[in-house]
Amino acid sequence: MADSQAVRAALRAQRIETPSWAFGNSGTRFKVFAQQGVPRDAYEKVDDAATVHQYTGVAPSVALHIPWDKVDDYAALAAHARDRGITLGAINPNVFQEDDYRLGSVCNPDPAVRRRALDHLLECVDIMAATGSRDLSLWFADGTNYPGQDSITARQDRLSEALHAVYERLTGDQRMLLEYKLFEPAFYATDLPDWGTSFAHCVDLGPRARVLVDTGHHAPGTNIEFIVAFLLHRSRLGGFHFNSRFYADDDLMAGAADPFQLFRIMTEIVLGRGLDPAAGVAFMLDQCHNIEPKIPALIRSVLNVQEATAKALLVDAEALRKSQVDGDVLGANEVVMDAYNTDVRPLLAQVRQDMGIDPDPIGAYRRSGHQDRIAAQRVGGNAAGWGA
Ligand code: PSV
Ligand code: MN
Ligand code: MN
Repeated sequence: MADSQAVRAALRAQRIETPSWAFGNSGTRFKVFAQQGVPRDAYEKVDDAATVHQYTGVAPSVALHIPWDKVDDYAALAAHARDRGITLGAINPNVFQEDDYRLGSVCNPDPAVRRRALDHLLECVDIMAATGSRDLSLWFADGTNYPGQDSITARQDRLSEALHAVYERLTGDQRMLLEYKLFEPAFYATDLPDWGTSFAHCVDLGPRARVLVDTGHHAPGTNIEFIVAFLLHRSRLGGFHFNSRFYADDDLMAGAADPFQLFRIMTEIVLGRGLDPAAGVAFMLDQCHNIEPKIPALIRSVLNVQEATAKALLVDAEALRKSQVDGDVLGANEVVMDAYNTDVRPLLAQVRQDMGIDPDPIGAYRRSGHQDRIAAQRVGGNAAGWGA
């Protein structure tokens, strides 16, 4: 069995980043449902992220989306975060919400539009310096809707040119995380549709460029843990956007739709030593809570990632290796399933007690009355940014 002291230490050391946009109102293209008590600005989003950290103990940073979280003074926002016991995490530029981007941003056939998009990406690198963020998290809505609409290869060259320009601006420990997505909003050919395309650009760029795996961005049936194992083994796994999906990019709570998949992903992470900070894997959530209250949904999501991690840590790596070497198919599968079928909730309750927080974070949050307080205090909360 895995050493229980080591398992507990690993669970205490885990870090999961929340996304600022998950705290705002969101919805689908049919309707954005306004909730009471949602943040009115970036400062209040930081406050909510700090609340999630307060109850979980393992969510000490929040990712920002620019310009949704635009402020006059990013250093002041970073100081506010520090006062609340967290830090500002990945910076997510937005090059998909302007009329100019109808035919794409950095892949647009018009050089003036490409320049505009690139300028925003470079501005975000400057913001990273002020916020102290390590990661620039890039997702492009670029692509085409119809065969013949634009040259697939010319668009790849434009993408590459922009990525190189951004890459050259990175300094210190700054990194570029390149996210892919099969489709939507482009319905014929997305310019970064899969991990292979993202990986190829990252290899061209250099070691600071890594692939970002958003668990909702694949075709149904894709073996995501294979992608994770491959990228981790080559030091090109930059991190995750965890969320879960039943159909497409549903952005539901991580671990809600398919906890077994999340466990399989985390098992590859644990076996590949991806929990070690030196591996440089950022564990982030990317979700929208359209109908459920947002802070407890994020607490729940963090707990779900923790549960998957705890089960993955219980995989008896030595027994697994022996079964694999012996060609014992059933034995190897049994080792993995034994871990998955373990109820890790008591273990996690113990870990939380060791950390000095309530063993039942959701219950503690409910009992705190915080939700009622913010509903009374915050009048006129904002939409997350899109779908509004
Ligand atoms: C759009 O698909 C998306 O959900 C991507 O996953 C980004 O990471 C996120 O929005 C924020 O821009
Ligand atoms: Mn994402
Ligand atoms: Mn997405």
